[in-house]
Amino acid sequence: MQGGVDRQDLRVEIPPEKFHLIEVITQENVVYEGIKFPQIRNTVDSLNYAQHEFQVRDEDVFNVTYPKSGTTWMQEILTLINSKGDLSQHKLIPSWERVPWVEQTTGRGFLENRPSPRLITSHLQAHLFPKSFFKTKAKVIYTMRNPKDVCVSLYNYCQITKFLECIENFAEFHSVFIKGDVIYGSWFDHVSGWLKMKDQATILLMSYEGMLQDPRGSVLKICKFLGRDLDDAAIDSVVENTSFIKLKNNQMSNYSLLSDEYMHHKKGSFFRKGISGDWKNYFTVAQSEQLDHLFQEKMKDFNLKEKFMWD
Ligand code: PPS
Repeated sequence: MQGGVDRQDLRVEIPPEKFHLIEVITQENVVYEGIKFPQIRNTVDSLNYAQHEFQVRDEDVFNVTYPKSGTTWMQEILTLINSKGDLSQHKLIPSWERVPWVEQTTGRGFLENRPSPRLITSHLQAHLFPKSFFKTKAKVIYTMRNPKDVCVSLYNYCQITKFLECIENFAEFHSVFIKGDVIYGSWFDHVSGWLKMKDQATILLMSYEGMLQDPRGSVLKICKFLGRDLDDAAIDSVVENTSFIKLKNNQMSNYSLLSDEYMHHKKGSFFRKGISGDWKNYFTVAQSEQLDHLFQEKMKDFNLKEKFMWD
């Protein structure tokens, strides 16, 4: 990741006040270009900075996702590929500092002076992504997940945070999700926007389900895309230390560092189930069909269901 930068160096880059995500916890959203973003870590300024001012470098590697699609998992995979399986940063520095979100209020402080290669996360739709990216050789790994499981994971996440709009009734949440009236906008717009660029050599598509099915093969694929040649022991370390159970127990990736001000820790964990198909425990047949119809209409050009075995 930050090539030899230890925690001390990272601290020097970031003004102390930036460690506090926000002073007042609110469930309000900020609206930028018609899309809702959680106010806790996003402002019009931070989003505008990400889109128009942030200078992407050729060596940058982006972890891009719609929320709840495998973001944290990929943050850890990239960290460990970069360190060749060495665990020190993975155990010492929170994931949001190691692979920060460019669009968040902390993005500038974390990233601007960081040496290359930088590992960067983003939930931005393609049309809001840093403009400078498109003039560089920087790489994007875009990870997708079955939208039905994304819906369930996001629904549950909203119940345990104090900084996201919370709809307790699943039917109501499902309807809002289908309309795309959720944070980061419509899943369909997000995924289709990025898939339009899928044939570019600098973009790698991954799926959460593919990573579950073949974690080692997935890590090897990412290494190949990044031109990183790791030996077997290093690959083993990446795979083993990014398993659901290892991450659930790693304080630096499981969000237990966020105080009770931010999270209802007693209500549930960020690392909830980590499986595919949990939607079947939430969706009615009618809700499933409703999403299927929309999927058919909006994603017909991409052949995703067959490719990723989403049922
Ligand atoms: S966020 O808030 O957007 O950053 O969330 P994100 O990290 O994208 O997604 C969280 C979900 O990913 C699951 N997860 C994993 N599943 C399997 N294996 C591993 N290693 C793993 N790491 C994270 C996590 O449990 C959330 O899914 P659900 O379905 O809620 O359990």
